Amino acid sequence: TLGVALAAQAQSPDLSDPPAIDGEVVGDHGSHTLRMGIGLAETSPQYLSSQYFGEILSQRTEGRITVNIFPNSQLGDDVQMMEMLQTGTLDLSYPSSSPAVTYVPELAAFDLPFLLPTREAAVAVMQSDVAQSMLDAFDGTGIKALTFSENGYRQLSNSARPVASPEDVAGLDVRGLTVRTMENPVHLAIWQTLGANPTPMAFGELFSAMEQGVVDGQENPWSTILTSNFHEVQDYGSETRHVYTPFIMMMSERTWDRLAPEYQALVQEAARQSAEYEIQLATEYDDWSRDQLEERGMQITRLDDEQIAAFQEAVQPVYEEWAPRIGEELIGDIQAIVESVMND
Ligand code: TK8
Repeated sequence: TLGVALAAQAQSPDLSDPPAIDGEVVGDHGSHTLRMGIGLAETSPQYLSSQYFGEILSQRTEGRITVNIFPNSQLGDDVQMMEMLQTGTLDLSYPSSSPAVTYVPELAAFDLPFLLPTREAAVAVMQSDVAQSMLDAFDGTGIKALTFSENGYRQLSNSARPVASPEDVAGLDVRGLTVRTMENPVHLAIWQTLGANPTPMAFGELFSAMEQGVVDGQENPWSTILTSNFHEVQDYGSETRHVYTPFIMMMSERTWDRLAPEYQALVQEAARQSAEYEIQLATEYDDWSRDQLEERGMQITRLDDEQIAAFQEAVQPVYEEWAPRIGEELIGDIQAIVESVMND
């Protein structure tokens, strides 16, 4: 019926309202209009939480700080926008951690497959001292890393065939899937190991690459697949949850240095508050987006524990190759946090 049809086409789930903005108004330390470039669409948790970030800054400075958000990679992709932060031609951005490994190699810990089994564990890691030292390690790069937040569990989609096993990725009598990856060596290794043909590419070029058949598939959280309309060019989705990747909200160090200390403290606080809201929105979006994609005609393959274990086993060589390079101690620290959350 009409109601059902309308519900099926809803643009977003029932999302929590942003928390009320409290805290005192910060004294007058001049006016700043900040440009923020992000990769995702206006319907994404990334955009909605960036808006909230801007509202906090505006309200608590009585409009002296304004944030203008440019979505959909219109100012550039993650790599380009980080370079713009370095040169000061952009004030704020919100890339995935994965392409940021060129600045802080330890971030590659987040790219290890199946490291963070639950969202609770992932959030605990993102809020840990270990994670804070990764943010601190941006010092001297020209980028001020403000906070981690959730990009999320990545799921495989493609236009060629249903995928329930590593063999389906590699193809037995057919060729392996050509899968777009982020510009990150661990992701490249994951898909190589699974027998795919990984093709690193900027996110902004991905839709047309899939539309034109340059790549068969890609992997991203369900909410990104939905809000970027990838289902229009991808018939199959698989709930692989193979990696949980974060976003990092970043400011140009040049912009940061121009701000009075009181404004800097406010920016840091607003970033943390908006990240909490972003994680909440991303959580609300996740399963809902999968179900929406299904209603819109994507054939979703859900994987049981055994099937997930098969993927986990297949990518074991990625650990062996990368754990020593990323740092066994760091990975051990992360695993300890995960275990403490899981045993709670
Ligand atoms: C958006 C990207 C995107 C990421 C990717 O700027 O590239 O696949 O997951 O969300 O950061």
